[in-house]
Amino acid sequence: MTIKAFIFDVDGTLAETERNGHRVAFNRAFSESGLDWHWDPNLYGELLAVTGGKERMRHYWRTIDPMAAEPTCAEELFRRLHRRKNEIYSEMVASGSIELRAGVRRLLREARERGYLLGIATTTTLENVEVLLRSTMGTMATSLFQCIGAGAVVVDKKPAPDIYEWVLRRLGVQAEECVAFEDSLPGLHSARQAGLETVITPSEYSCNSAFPHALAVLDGLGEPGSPASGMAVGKSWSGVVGVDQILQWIEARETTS
Ligand code: XBP
Ligand code: MG
Repeated sequence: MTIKAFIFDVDGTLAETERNGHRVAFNRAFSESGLDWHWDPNLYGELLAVTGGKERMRHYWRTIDPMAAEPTCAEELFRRLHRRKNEIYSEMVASGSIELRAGVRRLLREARERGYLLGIATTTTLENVEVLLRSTMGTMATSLFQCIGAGAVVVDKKPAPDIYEWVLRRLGVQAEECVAFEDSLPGLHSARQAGLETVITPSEYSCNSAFPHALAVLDGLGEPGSPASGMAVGKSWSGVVGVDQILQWIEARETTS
């Protein structure tokens, strides 16, 4: 099958946004509203198993106070905290405090120049995606992508396949014509359930996870002079991930399956 599109996750894949971005912004929003919640880096790593900021807060509240987290007024609190957290996060990202992971800019540019479609499939909000793209790649960045699937455009967030299926429909391509890029287990499950081959570049929070059925699991995308390494199609691999390399992996996968 001919590959026509590449679909990227955002948090952890395009950039390390969690530990020093979302987590810090959540904590500031909590303290501003008088809550004594504090998510330290380790706790936040555990909470990342729950995708989506509002869902993560709901889950956390249930663990510390199961009765209080149920009433509908809690939903209004989560909405308000999430809105404020994202304002704080946007200001942090706009100030340039978060960079793209190595090789991301290079691969995006190569894929676009060669005429591939580019999409985004993420759990976070469209505003958060846009501010990250603008601050790291300038004003043209969002036009690199033909489709940005973000946040609440689907009801069921990752690990459900819905966000990938939404992006596939918008791009007008079949799952077999795309490759996904993810960093986490919920992300891999989402992409795989939607039928996509998936390249995993684990983030600082997911580097100890196993990623069964991924096309490749690499410590990054690599740059000339600073190659990535890991496993691809069942073999150890080291190099710079470019479009031709991905197409070779897809071909190898097709011949072995
Ligand atoms: C990662 C997430 C998000 C972020 C926070 O999304 O699960 O919830 O942690 O963003 P992805 P929000 O890896 O799919 O990009 O608070 O806006 O949800
Ligand atoms: Mg991610």
